[in-house]
Formats: sequence, structure tokens, C-alpha cells
Amino acid sequence: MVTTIDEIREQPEALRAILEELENKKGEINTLLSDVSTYLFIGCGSSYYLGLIGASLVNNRRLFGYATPASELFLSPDSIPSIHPEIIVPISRSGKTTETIKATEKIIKENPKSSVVSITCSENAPLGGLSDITIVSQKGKEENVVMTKSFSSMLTALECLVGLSATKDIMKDFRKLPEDCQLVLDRSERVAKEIGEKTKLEKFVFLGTGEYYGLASEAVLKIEEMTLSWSEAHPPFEFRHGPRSIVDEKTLVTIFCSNRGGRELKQLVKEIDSLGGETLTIGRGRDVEDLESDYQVEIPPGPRFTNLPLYIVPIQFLGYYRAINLGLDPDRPRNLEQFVTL
Ligand code: F1P
Repeated sequence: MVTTIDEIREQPEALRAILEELENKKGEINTLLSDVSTYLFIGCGSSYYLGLIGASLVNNRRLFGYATPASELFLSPDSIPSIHPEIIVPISRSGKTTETIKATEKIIKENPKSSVVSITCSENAPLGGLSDITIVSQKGKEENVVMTKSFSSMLTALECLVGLSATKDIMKDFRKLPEDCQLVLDRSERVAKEIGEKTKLEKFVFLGTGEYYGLASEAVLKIEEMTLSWSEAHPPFEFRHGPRSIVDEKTLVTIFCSNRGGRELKQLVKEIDSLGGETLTIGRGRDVEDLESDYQVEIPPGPRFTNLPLYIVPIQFLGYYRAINLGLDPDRPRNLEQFVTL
């Protein structure tokens, strides 16, 4: 039987496979996306958080991207920007989550001229039938409930997708990603195991700015699903506006570090330390070298917007090892299914 820890370790292989899929479809994608300026990302759970990152990447290219949980298209459609999305990007590991399918159908009906590029791990699922292009992460498909390699491989697909809207040449920037993923797996397992053994920790805060906020949200889900622990995500400096009050010696604050924040971020780490909290920083060497955190995982440098999938790896391990230390079974998370059918 394949377990969650196997799936975490299989990520380099899943990344290799999705890059091959993108290489095969790059011409088709580039043709469809050139001249497009508005994107709508739809998903549920981890797949919604992928959408948040996708929208942020699109906005970074000075185009317009927006992400919504699928259910919000029904509950509060008027809160969604009233812009015609030229490209609809539904994201779903299973390709059959009811809300994502229904939301995609609704938005297609409202925007018949839009194109649909879906990202999934399941071939021949209903989502594919609604899509002009379906990007399938064959090796990202998990047997277990918790999304690990599906998340990192679908995130790679998103990074490529947004990059391909500008140029077909982008694929070479991703060449090192699978081997860098192996490096991060090797570097982070020991750190995560050590933190996982600290069962005195009870509260987990994840901080990330811009495209890293979606990673922080995904990290919350990993800790909740696998360890049933209290956990929340914020943009880094929002932390001071309330969440700061919960920090004590039972709190771990993880910062997904970008090249933004500078001295202020260094100060934030010190502040958390002075409140008694523990800190974990994850980022490229130059983004974390000045930060005096209790734990650190260094991410190998790579071309801009190619290595986001690597940042979540230490937290997948942390969820796993904490679950084991709490006597929980990460392969059978409480009250959860692989996907939700309504
Ligand atoms: C994914 C999802 C997961 C979540 C839970 C229920 O659905 O929402 O993010 O962990 O297991 O399903 P999908 O990606 O297959 O649509």
C-alpha cells in the first residue's frame, strides 16, 4: 500500500512527469493564452489555494487574475469582480468535486466565448469534458486523502501555464526543479521530524506575502488535516494586528520568505522570539540568511516563479511527523474524503 509519506517522497518524479506533459502541450497553451489578459481560477480546499497562487502569478505579469472557492460563485456571485474572464482555470485533483464542476459549468454558460484550461490529476474525469485544454499530472494522483504531490505538481503546472502565456521558451527554466525538490526533501525531513517531536507545540501560524500567501493557506490545511491542530495563515505584517496575541511557547510561527520584507521581517522574527514563540523560516539563501529563526530550510535558488512548489515540502513532512508523534494516522485523516460530492 502506498502511504502519505511515500507520496511526499515521490514528488521529484511527479514534477518530472508534469514538466513532460507541459513540454508536450506548450505550443497549444501558448497559442491559446497569448493576448489574453483576464483569468479566473476556481477550486476547493488545496485546489482553491492553488488558484490563489495562480491569480497572484497572473497579476505579477501585470494581467488580471482572480481566484474564488467554487462555492462562492453560487453563494455570493456579486462579490466576484464583474469582469469577463477570457480564461477559466478550474483546478481539481479528482476532476469531479461537485462544486468545482457546477461552478465551471455556470461560468462557461455566462461567458460562452471564454476558454477553459483545467488542471487535474485525473484523466477522463468530468472536468476534462468541460475543458479546451486539460493539463493532467498523471504521477501527482495520490491514493491517500491528503494532497501532497498533487499540490506541488499542479502548482508546477500553474507556474508553467502563466509563464507560457508570455513565451514557449519558459520550460527550460524548470529543468532543475525535480532535482531541487530532492534536495529540499533531503534537507527538510530532519528539521520537520525534530519539530514534529515537540508535541508541546499546539498552535501553528503560517505567514506569506503575495504568491506565498496561498502556500501559507495550504500549510494550514496540512497541519489541520494530518494533526487536528489549531492553525492559521496571514500575510506577514498582518501578524501584528491581532494574531500576535496568541503567541506563547506553545506556538510555532512559520514564515515563507520572499525577497520582500527586508529588515522589518528580521524584526518580526525577533518579536516572535521575544514573545516566547518558536520560528521556522523557509526561503532562498539570500532571503533567509539574516533571519535568526529557531529552524530554517533553505530553498535552492531558481528562475523567478519556478520554485514555489518546494516551499510546501517541509510542512508536508511536519504534518506527517507531528501526526505520528500524536498517535494519529496521517493516511486516515478524520472526517475527510479524497473529494467532496454533493
Ligand atoms: C480537493 C479537496 C482537498 C481536501 C479534501 C477534499 O478536491 O477539497 O483539497 O483536502 O480532501 O477535497 P479536488 O482537488 O479533487 O477538487
